[in-house]
Amino acid sequence: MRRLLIIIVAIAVAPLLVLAGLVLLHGFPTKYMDLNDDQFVSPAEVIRSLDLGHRTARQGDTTCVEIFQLKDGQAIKHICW
Ligand SMILES: [Ca+2]
Repeated sequence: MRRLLIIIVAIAVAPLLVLAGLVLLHGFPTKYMDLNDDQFVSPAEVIRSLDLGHRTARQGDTTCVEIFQLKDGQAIKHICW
């Protein structure tokens, strides 16, 4: 019975560990994952970040970070200071 419980827990936790590994390997900063600016990074935003990249962009005298989709390079958000 104990062995079965361990197997069930391992099956339940394995996808979360794989997802966490993918997110860590991808290296997209968590500070840019909050796409809707609600001050909370949802699990959906973490998953979506796997298809996102970031690059520095200038808008006039302002330095911004452009968040773009890896699949086509299209910008989806600008974060400026
Ligand atoms: Ca959010």
